[in-house]
This record gives sequence, structure tokens and C-alpha cells, in this order.
Amino acid sequence: MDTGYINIAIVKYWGKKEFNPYLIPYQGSISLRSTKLYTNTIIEKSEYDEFYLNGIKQDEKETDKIFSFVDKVIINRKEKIKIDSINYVPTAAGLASSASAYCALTKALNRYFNLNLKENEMAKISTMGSGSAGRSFYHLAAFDKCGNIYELETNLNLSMLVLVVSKEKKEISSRNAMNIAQLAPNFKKWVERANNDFEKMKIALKENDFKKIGNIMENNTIFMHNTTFRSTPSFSFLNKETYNIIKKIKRFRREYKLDMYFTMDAGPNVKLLYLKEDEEKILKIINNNFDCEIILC
Ligand code: 2P0
Repeated sequence: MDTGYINIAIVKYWGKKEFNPYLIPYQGSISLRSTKLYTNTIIEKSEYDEFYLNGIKQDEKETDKIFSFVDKVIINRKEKIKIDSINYVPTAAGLASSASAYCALTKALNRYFNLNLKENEMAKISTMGSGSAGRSFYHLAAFDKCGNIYELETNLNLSMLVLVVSKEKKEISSRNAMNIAQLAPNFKKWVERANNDFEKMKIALKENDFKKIGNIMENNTIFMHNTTFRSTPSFSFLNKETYNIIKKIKRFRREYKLDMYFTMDAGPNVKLLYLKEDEEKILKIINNNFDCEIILC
């Protein structure tokens, strides 16, 4: 059995430049890997190709999607297999991530077909399934604009939690959203800005400057979501509750002098970045002021 953990970006990946055959993104991204939310995957010999998720046999569309990735990794495959995945990620949290799934699947393929791949090779291969998956091979991961994926260092004890705003299925997948956003008039500006954020974030992590890390992350998040507003058709992942939470987080930061910073991905849920040593205090504030579900990452 192989495990892949989800990751949450503190500098976002939002744009595909090309596949070479591995993904080359338009801009560098940086993420923090969860220690709690993951996918487990086992591969077994089978008479035909099949894919089970959480014990349920998946339909042809889902199966074809997974096996098109398998066939990119194992060229001229003769043997049919059963892929059995269990998601230990609360699907309702909008976190059900392709990153943990493709990370676990790449490791499982490596094991089953004796590919003897190094971690770094698996990370690159997994991006053929999903761009964010490559970052799940490292705790604090950088995925640069040349397609390299590597570990970063910081002495800070970075932690994250999710404030669950909505449990509804998204109206638009992040993949489709990214494709539309790439045509937005401010996309070029976003790419420049994001690559700048990537460099600044690497320095802030190295210097253990948490305020700087939080500010870069928040501004990078807002800029990413701006590309969705400016797209044709225009759309947004965020809702009224998202903005409400952002406003309150900014206020609590001032009032309690506690460093906690927000980020959002392809959905309305708000993720908070904080230092582990502040967790107790932050949970108290959150519990007293929000009635939404909280998931520690
Ligand atoms: C991220 N997202 O950096 C960004 C921020 C969503 C918003 O990576 O098309 O599911 O499979 O390469 O990996 C989500 O994108 O996209 C994502 P594909 P993926 O976490």
C-alpha cells in the first residue's frame, strides 16, 4: 500500500505552460503538506483494468481518466490491473484532492511495476496526472517554472487548518477554471507577479520571517482569484462567507496580535496558516467566533 498526502499552496500554481512530457507550469508554486489528510492506494493484478475509490467501482469516465495516466507512466503495458484507493480526506471539505491521489498512485505504480524511481522522478511523473501532485512528495515543496520539484527548509513550525464554508460540489473544476483563467487579460501580470512571489517566499522561509510569509501568501491568493473575476465568462470560487471570514481574520490579527493568515484555492473554504505554538490560542478564537466545521491539516 502507498500513501499520498494532500498539500496546500502558499504560493499558487495557476497556469500550464506545456507538458514535456512532465508539466511545466507558468509560475513557481510552494506548498505545505498535510500530516493528517491522505489517500492510500493498492494495485493488484486483474483480468481487466478497474478503479475503485472508497470501495466503489468507478464508472468508465473516471476509470479512463486514471488509466490514461497509468498508460503515460507504463508505456506498452501488457498487464491489466485493479487500482484500489481510499481517500482519508473529508470529501465535503472541498479538499478531496487530486494531489494526494496521483501522488499515491505514482508510488503504487513504482512499487507494482518495479520501476525503481527516485522520489524526485516520481514527483515529476505525477504531474502528468495532476500539477499539484508533484508537491505532495515533499513537506515544504517548491515546484519551479522549469518543472523542477524540490524540498525547501524553514525553522518555523508551519501549521494549517481549514474553515469549511461550503460542502457543495464546485460548479467549475479547478482544471477548467485554470484553462479559462489563462485567457484572462490580467493573466500575464499574474504570471510575473506569481514568479516574483515565488522568489520572495523562498527568502522569507529561509529567513523564518512568518509575517512576510503570511503577507506574500495572502496577496498571492488574492491575485490568483482576480484572474477568475477577469475571465470570460467571469466566475469566482469565493462566496459571501469567504469574505466574511477574511474580514474577521484580519480583525483578530490586529486585536489579538496573533499571526494567522488566510488562503483559498479552487473553492470558498478558507485555510489558515499559523505557527504550531499558537494553535491553542487560535483554535479558541476560531471556535468562539465561527460556527463552521474546522479541519486541522
Ligand atoms: C494550487 N490549485 O497551487 C492551486 C491553487 C488550485 C488553486 O493546484 O489541472 O488539481 O490537475 O494540474 O493540480 C489545483 O490544480 O490541477 C491547484 P491540474 P490541480 O494548489
